Amino acid sequence: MKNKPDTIYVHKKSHLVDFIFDDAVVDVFPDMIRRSVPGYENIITMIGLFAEQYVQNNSQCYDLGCSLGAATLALRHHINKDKVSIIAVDNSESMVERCRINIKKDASASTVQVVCNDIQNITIENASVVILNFTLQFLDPDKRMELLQNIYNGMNKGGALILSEKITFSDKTTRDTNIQLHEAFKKANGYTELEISQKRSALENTLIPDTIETHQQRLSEIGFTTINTWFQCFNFTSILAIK
Ligand code: GEK
Repeated sequence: MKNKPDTIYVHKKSHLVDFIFDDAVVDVFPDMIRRSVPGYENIITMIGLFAEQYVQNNSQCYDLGCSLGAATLALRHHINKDKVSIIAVDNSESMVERCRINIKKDASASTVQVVCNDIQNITIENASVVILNFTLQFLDPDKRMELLQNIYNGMNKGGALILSEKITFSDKTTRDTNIQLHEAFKKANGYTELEISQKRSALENTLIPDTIETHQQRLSEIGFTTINTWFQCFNFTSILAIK
């Protein structure tokens, strides 16, 4: 994927609008997510490892909120089972268009269907692996349980859900410390104070983080047997949940 630098918030904007996944974001997305999400590349690599462990013969994998297809490709490159297809879904037309190009350039065996739709409209069936890599956080919090329940219902026994999210903390000191460390991470990656604060305002109404306890509680209520928080760096986490 091309790595055009993210300069979206370099200049002061007279009118800040809520963050959307449009063509401008698509152009810089690989650079933006790598410089903004601590551990993103590591998580993508481990999705390949999870594919090797949990994908089942004659099953489907879902990448919900696939963006440009990084997780889809990690899955696809590591599927070691027969008759597996991947369904990659995103509701941003700009993302889907670019994702289709990225998938076309890749010659791996498993079929990939890239669907432009809201992940809440997708029927999950015969799923051995489901990826929600930094996507649930963009859904209305009241709708998150229903989506996770639909995913669980469509998963095979022994299948894996990988849920990665930006998180918040109920304790103010822990919350402030992790926000400060995340901002230091962004500064170390070349973002200015102005870029950080403009991005923060643009995401305020769009990305609503839950606590790790809320995520674990939801997954447990739904019936996932193993709920393994395998990654955390500052206010970013990834959970492996097994049905
Ligand atoms: C990656 N998983 O590179 N339905 C479908 N797509 C949605 C919805 C929805 N309701 N809400 C948001 N999206 C990717 C990174 S990015 C994370 C995921 C980020 C899509 C949205 O269009 C965007 O492409 C993606 O979810 C979130 O592994 O930018 O922080």
